[in-house]
Amino acid sequence: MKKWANVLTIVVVAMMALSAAAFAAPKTWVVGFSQIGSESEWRTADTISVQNAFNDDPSFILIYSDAQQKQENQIKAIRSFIARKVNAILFTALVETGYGPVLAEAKKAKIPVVMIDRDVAKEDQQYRLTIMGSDFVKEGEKAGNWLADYLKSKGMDDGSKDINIVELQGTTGSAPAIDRKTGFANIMAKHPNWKMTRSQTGNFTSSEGKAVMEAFLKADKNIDVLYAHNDQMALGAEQAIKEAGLQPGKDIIVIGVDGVKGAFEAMVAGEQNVSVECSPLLGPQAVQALRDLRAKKTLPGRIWTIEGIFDQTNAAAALPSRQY
Ligand code: GYE
Repeated sequence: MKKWANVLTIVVVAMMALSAAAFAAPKTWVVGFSQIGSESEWRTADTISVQNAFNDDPSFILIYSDAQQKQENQIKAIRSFIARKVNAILFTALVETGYGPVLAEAKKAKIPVVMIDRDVAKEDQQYRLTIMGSDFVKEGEKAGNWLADYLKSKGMDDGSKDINIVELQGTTGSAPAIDRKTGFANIMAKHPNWKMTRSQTGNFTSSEGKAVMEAFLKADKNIDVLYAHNDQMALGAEQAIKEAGLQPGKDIIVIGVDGVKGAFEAMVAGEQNVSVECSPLLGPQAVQALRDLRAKKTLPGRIWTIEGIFDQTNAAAALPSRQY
């Protein structure tokens, strides 16, 4: 009898130990996040989304570093994360090139680098584990396809006369500026009468978007369409168009990207025609990826964000439920 009692005790103790191991709190991970700055409503929403998601999970400690639009600040931040032996690095690359050596250092130190939003150039992708974010080429194509459909529906383009388009590019050398240009150009190639008359960077900010649009208008008012690589520049440009005595959304068709609240309000006011959605709410999926990594699961090589497109036909209905 006593023997059986002993066996039972051993079994119970073993079961308790096993379940304790299974439900043990995960090891706390320290994560360094190198963010590029706060140039737009999109970026602010992105930073808040990441910070909130990590705050909600006490098994992570997030070290946040704002590079204020300077690549050298990002390189310094990543080196300091490596020196502090963080468990993982979250990284948004301001521009695509120039990070190879520092990313190689992280790899050598066996610290996984998870890209969030903006990726690095092909040749440096060997040093990072994965990338989560949007398909920027597809966003450019959506913008172009929307324009083709819109012009057709309004009877404004039978292919015989030029459609003059100006472009406000994002930060030179950044993944979204390169890819959104490429995507739009892919659609332009199908419309030989669409002419890109001017294209310049507005650095993804409202103030530069406004200044560049002012210069465009001063040089030549014959503009049918503005394609801005983000809403922030579109919003600045809409101001410039108004100050030049023209009506944005009517005299000049305005296309933006991101789907931020400001663009929705402009669409409802009739001053912007369309915004291609690009979600900045990447925090929850970043935390999930790091949980999986800590649990030694293999991450997919690319984690896409799912997103749509909004114009004056559906902007008002969607506005109240927009989260950014
Ligand atoms: O479109 C823009 C921002 O990298 C996708 O950066 C992001 C872009 C976004 O500042 O508003």
